Parts: sequence; C-alpha cells; structure tokens
Amino acid sequence: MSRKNVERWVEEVSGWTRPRNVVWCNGTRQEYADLIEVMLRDGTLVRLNGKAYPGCYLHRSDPDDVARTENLTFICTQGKEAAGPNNNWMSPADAKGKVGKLFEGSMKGRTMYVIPYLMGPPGSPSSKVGVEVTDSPYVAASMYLMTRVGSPAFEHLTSSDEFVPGLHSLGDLSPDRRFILHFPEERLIWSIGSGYGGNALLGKKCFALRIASWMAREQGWMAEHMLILGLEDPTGHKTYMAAAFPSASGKTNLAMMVSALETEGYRVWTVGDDIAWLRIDEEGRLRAVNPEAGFFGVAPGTSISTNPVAMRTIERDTIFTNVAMTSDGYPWWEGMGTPPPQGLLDWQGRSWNGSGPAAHPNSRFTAPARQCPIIDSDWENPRGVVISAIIFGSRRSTLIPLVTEALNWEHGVFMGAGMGAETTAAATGKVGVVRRDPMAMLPFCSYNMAEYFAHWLEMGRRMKHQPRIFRVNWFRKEENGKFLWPGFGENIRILKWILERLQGKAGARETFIGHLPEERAIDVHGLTISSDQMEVLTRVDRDGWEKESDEMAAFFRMFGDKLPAAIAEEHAKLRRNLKVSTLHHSRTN
Ligand code: SAT
Ligand code: MN
Repeated sequence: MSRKNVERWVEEVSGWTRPRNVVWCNGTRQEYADLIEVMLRDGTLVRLNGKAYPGCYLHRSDPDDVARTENLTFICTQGKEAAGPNNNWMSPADAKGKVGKLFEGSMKGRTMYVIPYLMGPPGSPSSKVGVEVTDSPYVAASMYLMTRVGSPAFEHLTSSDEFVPGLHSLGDLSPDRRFILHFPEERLIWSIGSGYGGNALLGKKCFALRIASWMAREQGWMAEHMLILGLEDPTGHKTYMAAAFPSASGKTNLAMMVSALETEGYRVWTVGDDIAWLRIDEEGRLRAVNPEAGFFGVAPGTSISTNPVAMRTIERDTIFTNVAMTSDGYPWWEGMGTPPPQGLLDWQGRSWNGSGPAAHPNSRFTAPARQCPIIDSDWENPRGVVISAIIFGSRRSTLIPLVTEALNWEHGVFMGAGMGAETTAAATGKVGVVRRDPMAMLPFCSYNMAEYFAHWLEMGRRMKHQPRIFRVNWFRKEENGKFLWPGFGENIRILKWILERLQGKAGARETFIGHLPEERAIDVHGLTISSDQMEVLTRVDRDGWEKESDEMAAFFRMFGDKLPAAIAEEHAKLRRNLKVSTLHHSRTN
C-alpha cells in the first residue's frame, strides 16, 4: 500500500518548507477539537454564541485574501497548447523554479498538518484520494468539514495506488507571492500565499475540478461544477438532476430548496451543492456522485425565507468566514432577514459604522453535508445517482429565458459552451460583467476548453440514455431593476416543467434557441405573476440573440480550428436561423 509513498513525499516537502513539527491527521473528532483549540488560543477563530450556535466559530481572513484569485491560478503543462487559451499557463520547470523558492522555509515556526482525504463516497469506484499538506490549521479544520479525512482515505488507497498530493502554505499571504499551481500531468497541486477556500482547500476546486477534469478526460468520465438534487414527485418517485451554475449564483439555494409545491408532493433532496463526478454505468446511464462531504456556501442572502434548510444546516458545528458578528456572538450578514443590530462588528472585526457591507459579499459558511436536514438517502451511495436532466444556469439580467430545453445533446452542449454569466464576488475582479463561462467551468477546466467540448460530445455518444439538457435563468430583471421571477422555492415550478418534459407531459414550442414552455405549461398557480411577465420570461429576443451570438463567436474564435465541428455547426445554425427570423420579421412587420 502506498502509505509509504505518502510518507516519502511528506518527508521531501517538510525538508524543504521546514515546519516546526508535523502532525498527521487521522480524521478523529478529537483531532478536530484540538485544531479548534489551537485556533481559539491564537485568535485565528472566535467562538460564536454557544447556546444559539453550538460548535460554531468565526474566522476572519486577511482582508486581501477573501476570494479566488483567477489571475494567480496557473495550469502547468509541458506545452502551452494543452492548457488552452482559457487558462493561465506556466511551464512546469518555470513554475517549480519560481514558486519552489517561495516554499523554501515557508512553514518555519508553524505546524505542518498532513491530511489524507477521500473525495467521493467510501467504497465508490468514482472516489479518489488526495493528501494535502498545509501550515494552516483553518485549512486543516475546514478539510475535516468538507472531505472525508483519515481512515476512509487510507482504506481506499489499499485498492489503488493513485493519490493526488497537494502542497499548501500560507507563505506571507501577499498577493504578490500568491500562486495556485496545477500540474495535471503529474497530478500535483501547489498553492502558496492564500488561506481562502477555493485557493487553499485543495480537495475542492484544485483537485475535484481542475486535476479531476484532466483525469476525467483521460479516463472517460466528467468532473463538473454542478449541484446534484433529487426531485421527488407526487408518486414518491425521485428524479435526479445535475445543475451547473457559476460560483455564488445560487447552487446551494437550488440544491437545498424548500419547494413551494410541497403540499402537492413535489420536494427536493440534496445530494451536493458544488461539484459532481459523473460516469457512465453498465446500462449506459449517467451516474453522479458528490465528491465533497460538506458545503462551503455564500452567507449573504441566506435567510429563513430564502434558504431555511441551509440555515438549519449551519446552526451548529460550522465555521463561518468573514461574516459580521453581533454583540451576543451571533453571526450576521446582509440578507439574513434581520436588521443590523447595535454593536455589530464587521467582517474585519471593526465596529460597524453603517457604511459598506458588514459581512464580506463573499463571506462563507463551512458545514458538514450530513447536517443538512434534507440530505438525500442516496447521497453517499457508492454507485451514485442516475442523472436524468442536466441544467445550465447563470445570472443574466436580460435575454436568457426562464427555461429552455435543448433540441438534442449536441445542441445542449452548444448551449453550455456558449453560456455567458455575470461575474460575482466569488472571484476577485469586477462584479456583474458578462463573460463567457462555458458550463460554469471557465475557472476550473484545466485543459483546452475546445477539447472539453469535444469530451462532452464524446460522452454523449457513449451514453445509451442521455440526460436531457436545459438552460435556466432565474435572474431576469425588469427595467426598474426588480427581478421578474420570484426564484428560490418557486423555482420548483421550473423543475416540475423539466420533469414533465422528461415524462413527455409538458407542452413546448420549438424555436431556434430550443424548446420554450408553451403558454400556461409552467404551473404558476398561487403566484402573483402576470401573463405579460411570463411572456417576457419565455420570449425570444432576436436582436439580443444577434449580439449574444457575436459574443459567442468572439469566444469560440480563441480556440481556432480546435473547436469541435458540431459546436461550430450549432453556432452556424443559430446564425442562419437568426437571419431567417430577421427575414420573417421584416416580412410580417
Ligand atoms: O472558494 S470556492 O472556489 O471554493 C467557491 C467558489 O468560488 O465556487
Ligand atoms: Mn463553486
């Protein structure tokens, strides 16, 4: 067994980063408690109100270290081509030369934690082992909440030799000396200079998406930025769906939705809220597992009315990061549903004076998935759950209809490939600008995305029972800036339409962008939404699509002749149809 290999690697990196001591994590509750103690003592954590929030803590990060830093994230492959135009690239030799120096002595005076962890359910053929070495107790404790630490990893290792090593050091936390490096050819991760979630919890984006997307292409499976949910219908039957949305765009809310149609027997069960590993089973169906064991969700906007399930998930044994704190030691954030109380401390621990947000817009909660009151009974099924529908979504205040069904797999892949999204606070940079974010994977696909599209097409060909593909948009706004669609628990109405499409029951009209719901096909009973508003939400805005199609063209051009013919053809078809509809339009006007 390769515990020896792990030991060899740990010896090598500790010789070089020179920690004061090395602690191996076996995943026990006592170890977790010890980590918490260490952090309470040195001020890394603040204990929250033990009555209202037992086992909950607040961590305030360096103010310059609060989100993923995509500009400091690199794919280090032998050739630049392999990383594609969608990634920052460094050669492995350059990366190791340059960043290796930063790791020299970087753990001096600190404890090095060695964290073997399993991504995926124990006993699953989909699951994989990683080992993270870190000098951050916050990262170590977060790994206990987000992954399966210790023995599940070693038990899994006996049956395979593969493990993904991840070296992490806080370094000096300066963005000038911050690098998130991936060496997919040798399945290695190096991260220095950040303690933030997606930069530092290496099991998540670095392994389960970037390294895994590379492995998945080689091995014929998929690693996707998707939640997984089970939709129970009035007959008690569950249909599983996987949905890709960019960071901070409502995946956790959708995965934990309390259905507005619960009395009619429609309800949602949670399997995962961020990442799906998907493979084709013997019967040619697509099956998904959630590689994670916890949620790292956005706090602002989470409330008893928007996501009561999340609120119950995080009322104990949760680490909060960069939220505000009340004088009673309660966590607080904007959109929590209560007015800011007197004596509030902002996310930096300063007395809040009412200007600017009290909680950081990307403040987070980290909680074990098993605490979720609606966690699905199959969430740890080693075989995964059968996926019947794939949903792509993103924030778009205009153009994109409430829901559209792709005409077929190729068209659906094109829909995902051309997807645009408004940026959010989950990554540094401007918020609210539309960029292309194919399948919500732009920051996470470690290879040329043209090849990624080809992989999607190939997976579709290999499946006997392809999931149907849908595009949704909860974020359309009226001119006055108000959301057109109520969202949250009401999104069940869209899931219901999707389900009825799968069952051949719901009506749709075919347009050049896909199947749109027929008038009244979406169940809006009990909602105060006018038929005019519904018309706007399901309309095809031809001029808007001209512009959208141009933006897709500009994005696709980056990939030159690597772009799969099927995607180019779908795009050309959209162009042709736009022309036809222009002709038609001028004739009828
Ligand atoms: O910080 S994470 O990358 O884990 C969350 C996100 O941006 O999706
Ligand atoms: Mn995410």
